[in-house]
Amino acid sequence: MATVRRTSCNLCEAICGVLVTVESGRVTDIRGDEADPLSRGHICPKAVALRDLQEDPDRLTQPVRRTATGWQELGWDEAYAYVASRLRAVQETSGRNAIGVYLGNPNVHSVGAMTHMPAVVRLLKTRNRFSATSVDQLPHMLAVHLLYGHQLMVPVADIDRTSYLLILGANPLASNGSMMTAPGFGRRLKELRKRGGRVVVIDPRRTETAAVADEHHFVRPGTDAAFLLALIHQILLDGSARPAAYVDGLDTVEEVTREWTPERAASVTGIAAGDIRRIAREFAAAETAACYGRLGVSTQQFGAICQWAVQVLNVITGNLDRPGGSMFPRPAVDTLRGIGRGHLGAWKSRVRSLPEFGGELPTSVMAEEILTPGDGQIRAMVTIAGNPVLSTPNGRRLDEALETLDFMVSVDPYINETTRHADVILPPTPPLEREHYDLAFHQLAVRNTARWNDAVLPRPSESRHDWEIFRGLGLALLGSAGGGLRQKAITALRLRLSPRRVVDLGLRVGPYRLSVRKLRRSAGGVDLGPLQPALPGALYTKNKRIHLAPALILDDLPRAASVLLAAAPADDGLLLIGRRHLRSNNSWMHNSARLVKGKPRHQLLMNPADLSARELSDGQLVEITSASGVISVEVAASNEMMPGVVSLPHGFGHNRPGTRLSVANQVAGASANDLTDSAFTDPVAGTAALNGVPVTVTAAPA
Ligand SMILES: Nc1nc2c(c(=O)[nH]1)N[C@H]1C(S)=C(S)[C@@H](COP(=O)(O)OP(=O)(O)OC[C@H]3O[C@@H](n4cnc5c(=O)[nH]c(N)nc54)[C@H](O)[C@@H]3O)O[C@H]1N2
Ligand SMILES: Nc1nc2c(c(=O)[nH]1)N[C@H]1C(S)=C(S)[C@@H](COP(=O)(O)OP(=O)(O)OC[C@H]3O[C@@H](n4cnc5c(=O)[nH]c(N)nc54)[C@H](O)[C@@H]3O)O[C@H]1N2
Ligand code: SF4
Ligand SMILES: [Mo]
Repeated sequence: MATVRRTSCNLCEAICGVLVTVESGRVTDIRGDEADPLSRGHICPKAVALRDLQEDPDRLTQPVRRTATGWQELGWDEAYAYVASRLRAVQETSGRNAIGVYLGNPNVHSVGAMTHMPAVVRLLKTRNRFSATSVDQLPHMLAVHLLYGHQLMVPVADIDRTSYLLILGANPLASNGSMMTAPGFGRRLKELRKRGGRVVVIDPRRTETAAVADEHHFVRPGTDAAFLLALIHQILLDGSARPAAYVDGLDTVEEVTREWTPERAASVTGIAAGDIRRIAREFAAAETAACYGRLGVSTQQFGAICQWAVQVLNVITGNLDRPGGSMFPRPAVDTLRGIGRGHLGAWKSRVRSLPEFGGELPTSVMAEEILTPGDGQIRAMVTIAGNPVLSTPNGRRLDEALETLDFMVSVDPYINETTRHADVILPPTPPLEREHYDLAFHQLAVRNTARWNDAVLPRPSESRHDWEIFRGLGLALLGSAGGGLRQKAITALRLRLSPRRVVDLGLRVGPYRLSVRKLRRSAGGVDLGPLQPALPGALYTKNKRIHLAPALILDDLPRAASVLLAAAPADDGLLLIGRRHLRSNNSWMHNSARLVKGKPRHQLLMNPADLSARELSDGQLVEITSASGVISVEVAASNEMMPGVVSLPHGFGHNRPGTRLSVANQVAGASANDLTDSAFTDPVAGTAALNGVPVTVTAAPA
């Protein structure tokens, strides 16, 4: 008999509600849930691949241990005890910072990781903590920490009510939106334009999103700071700024943007001065407007300045915290309360002295911290839901570094480019076997809603949920941990509470006084309405005011001026940027036959003029060379590309020995992060500059 069960897809930040049909214990259909007040029936092809994850023969269900003769299964309790004793042994001989931890992207998509993983990381007491944050949204977190007093107090564009949306370095039609949960982004953009609103896209590639916008401008990679500073300059010059009464520092902003005239920004960015001036005036004059900048303006050399400037633009035009502008979500579980406000530079990395942010060091220093001998050298790694060999800069070097460790453990369902180096892999259950409440993305959603999902399928008795793995590991580590008995007892108690209990408590003390029981009674979730103004009361700053001109950012502006005004690319030089595709998910899911079918999508895109200037042709195998590496990949001619810019998606290049990813190994391609450079960072907080990497492209030797 077929039953239809409600859940959500948590593969990306859109958190779409889905209906799963199950017949005799097997999934036979997956579709969008019209009753979900946030996603209103939207899904993308990846939701259907939830079934592939469920049935994937490559997926581990039991712990495995690497031996001289291959991977061997071991029992869960045995695995926890073994991992804990090996980690403690490394710390006993080499110090507590000898353990490195890398947390990958899927952690934020799993309630069990959100509720239980941090306690385990804390028990390790190491300063060598890393995560995907520093190859992703770190500049957003830094900007809002400086301006609003909390690293996660991130406003989102009120897309459903705005009349002008300015998008920089984001391609939500492929990514489904990020740091902005807006399922059905395409439909929302269509509705915006139908209301008479305007969408403007700034991107070195004419993306899927640019194609449905009113206006698109190519920008030279890495130069958006100049564009944004010029918009601010023009608005202040015109006297059209109207910031709220609780905003300070406008005079300083006026002063530091004075040199950034549209003409000067035009020479740097490639966007015409007339367009810059007009966009500034249209943005300021729009009834409501929101500026949204994402990965292309975060993971680049001036990410911090860009994300600060995006906020400043919204603030000075009076669009922060106003319907139709840039607003703060109010989720049913107040995630902000449970997480620190953020801090920068409390310690520095050992080798290169890059600052920590919020307790984590930039991922760009991970390989050197493993490879450089001395006190504090990393000798063991814990990776949780991450594939840094493919996803962090100069991944090839990290690949080699991981092989030199004394011990490595990975919490991950796959044996992939990273986890193949592990001594032990602990695989969690797949999404359809888990309960879920989204602690991360309701905090970033364009509408306040809440939803609890029961597991669709039962967990096989030999499998463990991620939170159970963290409980097991945590309790094993706790046995050998220092500290008072009371503290240990509290940690043990916390580890034993199920995610359901933790979420229920959070809902009960949350702003809407909900509970898991109440949510379970509402089909598709509870609608808590459109975003509401919340400032200045909701600010985390000490004086409940916004200081627009933090020294950290001001101090970096001279670097921007000197680098941007001096930059003259070499004759044959190109700048490399990234790309996402709807049917691909970072570095994984390339072993889902349903997703990888169709045309290959790993090629280097290049403008036809750049191809012919190098006597290259469409489809040819080329060699791409950067300061940190060389890879070979097919090139495809594309008029979408700005001349002088080439685009390559990250997360490919699976055909390395020792992985167990059946389809993925047939997907050709190479890793973009064998080209990106761990030395190329935004020095403000150490974010990796993954976009705007100088490369040359030549014919691959026959
Ligand atoms: N050049 C370049 N590099 C980039 C980017 C780019 O645009 N260009 N983008 C960056 C961005 S935004 C990000 S977020 C990072 C992502 O970087 P990572 O987080 O390091 O990589 P992912 O590809 O997301 O890898 C996810 C890993 O989690 C495992 N996994 C999947 N589901 C689960 C689960 O439920 N539990 C556990 N424990 N493991 C699971 C997968 O098998 C895989 O090993 O990559 C970054 N790297
Ligand atoms: N299908 C799919 N969806 C995903 C993912 C995925 O891998 N596949 N990954 C998820 C993750 S982890 C994240 S963080 C989000 C990311 O979400 P988005 O930020 O929307 O992701 P991208 O598609 O990488 O968009 C970045 C855009 O920046 C442009 N760009 C590059 N350099 C510059 C520059 O210097 N200036 C400007 N203005 N633009 C630039 C690129 O051309 C690209 O269009 O997507 C998430 N959603
Ligand atoms: S947009 Fe696609 S991948 Fe993202 S949550 Fe929705 S169905 Fe899943
Ligand atoms: Mo990301």
